[in-house]
Amino acid sequence: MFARSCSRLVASKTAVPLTSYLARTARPYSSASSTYEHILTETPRPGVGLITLNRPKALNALSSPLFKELNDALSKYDEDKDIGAIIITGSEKAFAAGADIKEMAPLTFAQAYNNNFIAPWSHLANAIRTPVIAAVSGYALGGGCELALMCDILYCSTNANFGQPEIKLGTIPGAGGSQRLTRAVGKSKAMELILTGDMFSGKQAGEWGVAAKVVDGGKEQLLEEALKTAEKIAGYSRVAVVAGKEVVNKSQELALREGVEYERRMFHGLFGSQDQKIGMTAFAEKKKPEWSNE
Ligand code: DAK
Repeated sequence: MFARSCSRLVASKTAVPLTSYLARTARPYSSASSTYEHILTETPRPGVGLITLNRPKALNALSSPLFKELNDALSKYDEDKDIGAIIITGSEKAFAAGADIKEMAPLTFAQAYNNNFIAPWSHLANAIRTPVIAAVSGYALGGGCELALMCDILYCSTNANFGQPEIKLGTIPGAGGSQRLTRAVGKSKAMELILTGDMFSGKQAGEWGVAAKVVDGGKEQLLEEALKTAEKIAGYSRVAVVAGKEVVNKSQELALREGVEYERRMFHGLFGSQDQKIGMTAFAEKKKPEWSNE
């Protein structure tokens, strides 16, 4: 009940005023947390947790403290039975301009290795079962691009600028960019992008299959599209949604035959859920299903 309990609307130290969009759509579900310094959390629609990266002066560079907060918010939404979908967004100018270069620059091997630097980056992809939508406006570079690619669905605006510029810093992508971008755009294009560090636009992200939707307009229009989709997903049976996410993710790891078998087992398993009975009975009776989420 984390989202419900965060009912006080108090600005954090670096918090910018809520967008006109959020103000307009404020309803009983809307809330903000003052417990974080580098992110904002809201529940602007029923069942939807919205996380806004909020380090405007550093273009939302993903520092360790920011990532700690992001993981904490993700875990709390994931555990909250009232939340069925999560959105991660940034500002109009930047989703995130990458991992924090100033934090990384002086690190030695021993410091990085002994403290398992950047290990928390795996949390979103490995542990969060609730579907996560990235709503990308502006820069999504390096770790910012990788964070967006880790999300289950990626929406962006035409003004988005994606890229893996690590080569320009004398390094390579480290949070899955070489793997996820290659799966999305194919080997030749991914190789070109990673070895040149060139950016690509929101429009190209849509054409190449990186983004599921490209929204013509600013952050407000982008967020509206992401919220509509998140609310729709949050309105379905949780057990079916989580199973759907799991089987699609398996397609990225298993050979086709194993993946199809995995899907079939999950499909069989859902006959054991109450919601399969509720959904199919409601269809036959021409009623709207009232999901039990069990
Ligand atoms: N880190 C720290 N600060 C950043 C930053 C970043 N990534 N990006 C921007 N900033 C800061 C700038 O330093 C500047 O701060 P002040 O100078 O005002 O103090 C402020 O944000 C505004 O930036 P600019 O003045 O540069 O703004 P512009 O509009 O002129 O340019 C830009 C915007 C996005 C083109 C430019 O800021 C830029 O090129 N930024 C760096 C982009 C980049 O190279 N990103 C990749 C970083 S490497 C791993 C996980 C992840 C990673 C690695 C390993 N593991 C799990 C192992 C990820 C690595 C990376 O992301």
